[in-house]
Amino acid sequence: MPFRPRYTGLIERYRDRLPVNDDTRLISLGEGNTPLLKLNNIPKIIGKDVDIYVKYEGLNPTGSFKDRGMTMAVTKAVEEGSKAIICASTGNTSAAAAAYAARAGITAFVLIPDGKIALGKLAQAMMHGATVIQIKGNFDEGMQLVKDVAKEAPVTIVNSINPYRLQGQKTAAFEIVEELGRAPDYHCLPVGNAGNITAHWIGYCEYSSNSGEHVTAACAHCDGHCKYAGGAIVGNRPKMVGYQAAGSAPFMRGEMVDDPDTVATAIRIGHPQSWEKAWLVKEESGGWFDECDDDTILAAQKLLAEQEGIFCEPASATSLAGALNDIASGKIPEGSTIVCTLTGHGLKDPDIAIQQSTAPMVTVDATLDAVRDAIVSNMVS
Ligand code: AN7
Repeated sequence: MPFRPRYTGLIERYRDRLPVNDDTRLISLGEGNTPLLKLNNIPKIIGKDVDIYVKYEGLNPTGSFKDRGMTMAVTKAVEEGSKAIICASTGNTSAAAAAYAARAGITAFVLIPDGKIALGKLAQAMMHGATVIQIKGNFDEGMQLVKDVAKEAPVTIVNSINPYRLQGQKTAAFEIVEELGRAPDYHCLPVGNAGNITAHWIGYCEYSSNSGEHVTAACAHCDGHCKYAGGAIVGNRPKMVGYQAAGSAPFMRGEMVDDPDTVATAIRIGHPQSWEKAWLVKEESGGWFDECDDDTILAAQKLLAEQEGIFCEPASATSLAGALNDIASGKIPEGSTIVCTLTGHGLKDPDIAIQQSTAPMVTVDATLDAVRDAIVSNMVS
């Protein structure tokens, strides 16, 4: 049997491009290296000649892209001697923070909006032993409280305002470029705090520079924390396209939204923390922002699950929902290569999935006749 080195996570893999030293203790759960799946059926259904890939970030250890940032943030927190981390979260950040804190042997405090996070995410935070502080308010209020309390208490903030988070998350762009041999023409993401769209742009910029120094755009975004190694060159960078839920779309309104609402609770965010960076990303990449209503988001989630066998959470489906709109209108032209990030796993939010499912479910007697009848009457010819 040929020997293949054990995959030990994205910091080890991209060590030369991340802010770690040889003796840094890496806090990893084997995150990254997620599948880039090409959609086979949906392009045929919509009748368009486009290559759509989905980057299935739901297959990270805690089921979302947050693990990429959290491995970096917790590694650095531990290196700097921190004994506790804190975040505000719509759910996925709290799940990742709880898991990586457990791995590191430090304490996690998570502030979540009372009753507004998906069940799977709450289960994760609790199971990993985080102190869960439910606030009678939304994410944006929680974020402000986290900033305020961190001035007084010895806790390290691991929201994406922690620059190490974006450094870890930029590696998703590296993986995509390495698998496609180039950057896609369009990269579509759901946007909440806009950290992830910024992180991807940093990653693409680093890969498209051959100078061994940062291109201006990446430098502006990296806060001096990246270690660009140089050498690897790709010719192109994608247009970055950010989609928001219509009820939580500050980038469409051009101003902060005070009372955000959407079924996609992960992106129920009205005061994005990476507001200025994301506008820069849009300008520099030649991309745009748009919005999708909740029904369109859920329809895309279901389409992906039913037609491709890929289950993502509602917020994640916003990237595909938006891309399908823009492909239909021609704004994303035929012949394009498109990557949609599926930020979180569908199992995170079983309630919404079951509520909107129309799959046949019958309850019958435990007899051969009853089961045979159920099969015959539901057989699709
Ligand atoms: C599935 O967990 O902000 O634009 O507190 O969980 O980088 O904020 C989650 C965000 C998209 C938006 N998809 O990413 C949190 C949190 C999913 C998410 C986003 C989130 P950003």
